[in-house]
Amino acid sequence: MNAPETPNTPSTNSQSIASLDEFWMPFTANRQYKAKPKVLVAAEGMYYRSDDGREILDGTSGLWCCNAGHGRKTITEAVHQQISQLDFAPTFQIGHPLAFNLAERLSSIAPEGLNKVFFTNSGSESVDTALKIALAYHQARGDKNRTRLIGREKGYHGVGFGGISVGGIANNRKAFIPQLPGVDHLRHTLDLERNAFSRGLTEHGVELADDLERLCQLHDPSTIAAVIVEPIAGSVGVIIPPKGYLKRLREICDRHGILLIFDEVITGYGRVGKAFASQRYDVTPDIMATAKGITNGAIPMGATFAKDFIYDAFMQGPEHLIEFFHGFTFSGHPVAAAAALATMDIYEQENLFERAIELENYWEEAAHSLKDIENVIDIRNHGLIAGIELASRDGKPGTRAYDVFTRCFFEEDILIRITADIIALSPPLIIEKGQIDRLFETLGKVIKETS
Ligand code: PXG
Repeated sequence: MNAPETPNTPSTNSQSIASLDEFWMPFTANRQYKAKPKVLVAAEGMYYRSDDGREILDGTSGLWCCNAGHGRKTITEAVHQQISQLDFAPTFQIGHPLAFNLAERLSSIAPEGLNKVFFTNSGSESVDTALKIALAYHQARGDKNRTRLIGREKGYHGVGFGGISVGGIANNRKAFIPQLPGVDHLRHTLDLERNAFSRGLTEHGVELADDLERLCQLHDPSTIAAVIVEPIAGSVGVIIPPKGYLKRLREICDRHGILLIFDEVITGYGRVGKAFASQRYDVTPDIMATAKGITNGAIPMGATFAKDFIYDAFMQGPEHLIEFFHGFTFSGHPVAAAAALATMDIYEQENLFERAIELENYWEEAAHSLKDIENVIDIRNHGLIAGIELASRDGKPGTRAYDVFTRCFFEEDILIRITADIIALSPPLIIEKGQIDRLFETLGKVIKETS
């Protein structure tokens, strides 16, 4: 069905929907959504506005991206200025200042030694770029047998074929066969029996890192190119790492010459109280995938960081030859780069990378105040992230959290994110204490009222 062509309904109309039929929505139950659409038309600060004019408190930073809150004027102005001056310029064999300046700026906040920046347009592309850098690094060094990639059960690394191969979510994999060969997975670290209602990093589970030794024994470590994990898994419903786990992974990688990749697509840019989770947990990967918060969600962009020694391994042979056969038309897009630079200014000027640590205790108390509510079987948190797991209804997994989500949206004016029966919260870092109270009080009330 097409919109009627009248001068009053321009194709850019942002306030109403002409037809729901044509947009095949991503990661959405399309028929369920289209039967009762939830529609956002504007946003500012901590709030969205719905199509029926309600102000909706954003408990999710959009989808883990708008870390500085919505509608930031300096980002808008930077985008406007840049699109007027240089709308697009390629970065294959030619360049423009913003891509270089942004790479330099990002390397200045990156974990120690991750000074080389490869631009992408999304988290999925950042992950596949990271995997390709890892594979090509070993080839460049003549270590031809290092071709295996290790992911982790329950991991989410986007939707590219590389990402779903190392990812560990069955629904994201089972219809898309074949995937990359030579991939194996570590066991996941979610353990409600030992760690339910833990605060911050979990007490139990450091030994799960030794699973990497098991895979080394199984495959021979000299065949393993890289291991990829999310420091905190988000998409699958918030899995906080056990104390010491990431450090131990790092040690095992070092012992066997395996590269360690952190997927910081959701943990990057301030979510856990430092620019990157790697800095919070004091474990430095060799390669790091990022996206989302890099432009505060305003323009699609991602960035994959690599340590100098990795880049250096590629810089051999005749200088007129391309060293890495990889890149996207829009790698380092000038408008995205302008948005990212303006975003970095905001993060720095408002000390937003520290804000999650400042608010962490308050956030934690508020989250754990839901502990005794019926059907709440776990609460886990770190930085400005919380996961609240609900008991699933018999034979109908996911429906209880979906009902909570829908009621929160239509009746309580709060946006939360759900995955199966887990509620994930990750508000903009500018959230105030009063808004934290409202978020959890409302959520508690809705969970109580949802049988
Ligand atoms: N890695 C991680 C760790 C992610 O969380 C991606 C890669 C892929 O990014 P792109 O930009 O290609 O989508 C992600 C994306 C959720 C949710 O509900 C999380 C993501 C995407 C959609 C929903 O938690 N993360």
